[in-house]
Amino acid sequence: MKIINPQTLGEFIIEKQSEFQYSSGELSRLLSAIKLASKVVNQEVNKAGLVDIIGAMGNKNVQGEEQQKLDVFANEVFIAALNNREVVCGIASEENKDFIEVKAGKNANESKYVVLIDPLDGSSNIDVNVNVGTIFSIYRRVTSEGTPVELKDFLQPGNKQVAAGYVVYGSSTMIVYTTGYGVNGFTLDPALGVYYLSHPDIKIPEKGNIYSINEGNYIKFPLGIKKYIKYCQEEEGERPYTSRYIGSLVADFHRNMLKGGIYLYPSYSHAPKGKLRLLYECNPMAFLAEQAGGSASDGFTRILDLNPIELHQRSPFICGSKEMVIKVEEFMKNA
Ligand code: AHM
Ligand code: MG
Repeated sequence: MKIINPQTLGEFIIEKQSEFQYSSGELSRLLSAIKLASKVVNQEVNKAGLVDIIGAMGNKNVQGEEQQKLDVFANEVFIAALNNREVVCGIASEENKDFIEVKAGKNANESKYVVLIDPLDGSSNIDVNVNVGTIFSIYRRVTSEGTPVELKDFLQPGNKQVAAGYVVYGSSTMIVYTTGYGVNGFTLDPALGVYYLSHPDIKIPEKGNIYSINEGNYIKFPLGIKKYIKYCQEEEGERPYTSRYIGSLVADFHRNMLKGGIYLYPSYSHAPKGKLRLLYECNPMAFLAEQAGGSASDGFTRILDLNPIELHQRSPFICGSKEMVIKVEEFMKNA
């Protein structure tokens, strides 16, 4: 009998920590907090269809609290996990207008990291039992440790990220993350509540045959994007490509990363910057894509080189297999 002894996420984090020079273990503790929060959120997402049934007696849970929408719940869980353990000095979330300063008692926190997070991306898919995800991005603060965290600690270009990743709550639940040394994926064993290394050193195929875009917006897209969609549909060589769009960034990205493909959320006439948020949706995904050998662009510029000016700013987002992203940029340039 073959004995399978996969590495757990906890073991992996500790092993990698010792590979970092001057590592204090702070980043490891931060990743562990995210791991823990993701398990709590996973439990709730898994029983999402039961919420109305369980809550039918007046929408109170077993602790007597009001039932909450899952994206609010996820936000609170991640913030609590990061806050209580004091593993970051600041948190910015899609669900909060302003960033949160994490204090140690009355004083500013000594931690050198800030986290930006989309606690439950694609949450409109929950009601219909389709995959959702959590996306996170981690930076080293630029202001001095021990002083109050400032907006400029969060407004850093993506190329300064220390780590980034996502959790996909799907047919199985996975954490995929990078600390700038490749991308690794861990699958949750729901019976044991343990993540195991299932996808070591993930690489995106250089080119693929999947394109993912909300074609309902077609007539509003820039000409270059329209032309690229037609190119995907032409019968020539390996084309037409296959269209796959879940409408859940994490799930669409995850599939394309494993199989080869491209995800596009371009600008369109009513939304000149597209829909996705640069700091906690585009940047972490772009970092992962590049670490896996892929690419990410706003159509003209590398996502990771964009300079953010506000917390919730949006950006067009084109990401996936390198050759496919280059092709879109060609169409955009020549349109
Ligand atoms: P959200 O952060 O409000 O959940 O929105 C982000 C989601 C992405 O997961 C997904 O790719 C996109 O919005 C889908 O948008 P659309 O329905 O316009 O295609
Ligand atoms: Mg989102």
